Amino acid sequence: SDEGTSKPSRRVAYYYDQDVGNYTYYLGHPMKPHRIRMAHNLIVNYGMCDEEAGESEDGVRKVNDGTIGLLGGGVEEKMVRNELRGSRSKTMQVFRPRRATKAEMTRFHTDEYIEFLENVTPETADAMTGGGVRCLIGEDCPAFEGLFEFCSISAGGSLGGAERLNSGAADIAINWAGGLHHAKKTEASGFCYVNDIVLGILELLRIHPRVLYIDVDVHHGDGVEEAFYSTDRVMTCSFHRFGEFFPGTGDVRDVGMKRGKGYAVNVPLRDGITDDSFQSIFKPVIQHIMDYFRPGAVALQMGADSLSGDKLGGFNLTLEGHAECARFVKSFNVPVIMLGGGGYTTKNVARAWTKETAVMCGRELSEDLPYNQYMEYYGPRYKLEVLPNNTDNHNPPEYLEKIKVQVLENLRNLPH
Ligand code: V1P
Ligand code: CA
Ligand code: ZN
Repeated sequence: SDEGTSKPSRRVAYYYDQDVGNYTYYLGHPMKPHRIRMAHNLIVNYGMCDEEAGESEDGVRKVNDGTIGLLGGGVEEKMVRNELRGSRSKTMQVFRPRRATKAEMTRFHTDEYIEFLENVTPETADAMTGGGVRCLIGEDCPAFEGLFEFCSISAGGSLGGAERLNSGAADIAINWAGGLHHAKKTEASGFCYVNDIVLGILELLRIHPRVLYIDVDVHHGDGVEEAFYSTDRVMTCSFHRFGEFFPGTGDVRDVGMKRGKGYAVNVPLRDGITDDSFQSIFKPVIQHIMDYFRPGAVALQMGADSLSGDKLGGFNLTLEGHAECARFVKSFNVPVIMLGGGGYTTKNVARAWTKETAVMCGRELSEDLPYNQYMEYYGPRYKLEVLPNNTDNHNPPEYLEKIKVQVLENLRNLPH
C-alpha cells in the first residue's frame, strides 16, 4: 500500500456507464452485467469517485447513478468531500465511456462478424446461425436484447482507457465492463462477443513498442493469446485452471509461434489453489517478465471467478490474494489498464473490484461495508471480505515448482 510513503499516487481514470447493469444474457445465465453496477455502487459509497471532475468522453457532464450515503450534501459531508479532494491521490476521475463504433471493433474483428452482432436479435438468432455463419454458440453466447450496445459499452471503456493512458492524462485506467478475453476475430465464445482487451492493446501499441497482458481470470485468456500469438510486441500471460475445464487451451508448452515464439506464457493450475500457492508462482513469473520483457504498458484482466466460492471457478483465492495481483502489478509504475472479466458469485465480484479499485487509488478501505443500494446482498456479515473455503488444494508445492521452472525456462530463451 502507498499509505505512509512518499510515493506519488497514480492518476486513476474510471470508466462506467450506468446502463451496463440493465443488460441480461437470459434468466439463469451465469454472466450478470448487474454485478458491475453493484461494484460501482460500493465504489461510490466508499467515496472513491472524484465528484467534480467526472465528465463523459464526449464532453457531456457525467451523471452519477443513484447513490445513497456518505457523500450526500450536508455540512459534515462537504468537509469529508473537501478533505478527499485535498488529496487527489485518494479519488479517481469518473468517465462515461463513449460507445465503440463498428469501425473501431473491426480493427480486430471481421466486418462480417460485427455486422452480424449488430443485426442479430433474439428472434432471428436461430435463422442467422443456421444460415452458415457460426457466430453465436448455444447457451454460452445468446443473442440478447441490446447485445450490440452492451459490446460497444464494454469496448468503448477499454478504448477510452487505453487512449487516456496514451495521452498521458492518466496512469491507470479501469473498465470493469471489459476483460472479455474469449472473443475471437470471427466468433463469440465463453460469454464474450467483442474482444475489448485486444482492441485496448492495439490502441496501446500505437505508442508502446511492447505491451504486456496479464490474465488472472480462472479461465485461459485464449482470445487475447490467439490475437497476438505470432508477434513479439505483445506478451500474453494467463494463469488459469487447466484440465477438463473451459476452454481447454493454455498448456504450459503453448508458447507462441514465429516471431511470437516465447511471447505467450501459460500457467496451468489445478483446482483449490490458495493465496500463498498462487502468489508463489504469480510474483516470480511477473517479476521475470517485467525485468526481461520491459513492457511500456500493461493490460490486466482481473476476472473475479478465481475467488473462493465462485459459481464456476474452483480456485480458493481470498479478496486479499486476488487484490495482491493488482498491488504487485501497480508496484512496477508502468501505465496499467485494469479490466473485469469473469466472476459469477456477484456479491464477491463487487467486493473484489471495489477493493482493487481502492488498491489502484492507493486507498485503504474499512472492512465494514458502507451503506449502499445492494446492502442486503452482503449479509449476514456485511464485510469487505471473501474467506477461503476448506477444499483441498490440488497444487502441491512440487507441482507449482515444476510449472514455474518450465515457465521461467521458456522465458530464458527470449532474446535479451
Ligand atoms: O463449458 C462450456 C461450453 C458449453 N459446452 C458446449 C462447453 N462453457 C462454459 C463457459 C465458461 C465461460 C467463462 C467466461 C470467462 O472466462 C470470461 C467472461 O469467465 C460454461 C460453464 C462452465 N461451468 O464452464 N458455460 C456455462 N457454464 C453455462 C451454464 C449455464 C448457462 C449457460 C452457460
Ligand atoms: Ca486466466
Ligand atoms: Zn472466467
